[in-house]
Amino acid sequence: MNKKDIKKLAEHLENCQLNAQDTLKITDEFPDMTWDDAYAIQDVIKANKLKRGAKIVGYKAGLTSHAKMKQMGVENPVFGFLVDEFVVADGGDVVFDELIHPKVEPEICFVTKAELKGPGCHVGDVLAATDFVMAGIEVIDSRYRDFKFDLKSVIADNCSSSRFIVGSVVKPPQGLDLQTMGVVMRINNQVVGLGAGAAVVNHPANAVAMLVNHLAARGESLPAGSLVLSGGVTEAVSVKKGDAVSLDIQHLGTVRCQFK
Ligand code: OOG
Ligand code: MG
Repeated sequence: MNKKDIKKLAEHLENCQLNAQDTLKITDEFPDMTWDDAYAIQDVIKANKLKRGAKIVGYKAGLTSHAKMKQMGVENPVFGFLVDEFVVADGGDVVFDELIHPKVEPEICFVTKAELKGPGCHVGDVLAATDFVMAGIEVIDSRYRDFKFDLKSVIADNCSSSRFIVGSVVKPPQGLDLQTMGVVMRINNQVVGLGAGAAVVNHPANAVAMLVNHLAARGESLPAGSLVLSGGVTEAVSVKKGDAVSLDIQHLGTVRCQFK
């Protein structure tokens, strides 16, 4: 794809995000789009946000559990970026009308204290460089009509990123078993998702290592102090206006938000 088309698609997808409007998946119009094109579109969205003063808060891995891959009909993880405009405080309101068709998913989140560089980054590197882990609710909001997409389209759309809420309990990973750590997500007090950390590529730190190796392939590293969402443990669940969402993660407390 040429630079002009990449720029045009990046502007189109970001406008859909900012105006809460959906669109058809972009590979319908550009069936020959490559993986590099898809990440190039995501990069232009990031650059445009930075130009307007946004701050990078961290990164996310997505489609890292079988539940998510099966739900979306895809087979590989994807990676996106997080900026300050996506942050909602614990217990805070998510403005429903700013979104298209939001879904929530439970995530184990990492905050790093040292730079991580691939290639060859592994779970041990990630655990050694992790300052602490915390619970997080991710609100995803694909810009594609009815959440229907392929991997290249979703990568270009910054992996459906829209909002996230992290909890206030932080724990160093040493002494925690991130594989067996239990996860319970509720909407209006009804359990809607149950899982354990191992659902995320066998260990959620593996998802962070995959992100670091992905960044390395593009000549980048994960800076110290980055927040990383390691990917939904369960399927994502649709929410409506008025819904109250809570997530309990064993040892990591409770995190909440409501859709207003
Ligand atoms: C893509 C984003 C997936 C996750 O945690 O798996 C994601 C989507 O399903 O719309 O954030
Ligand atoms: Mg996610």
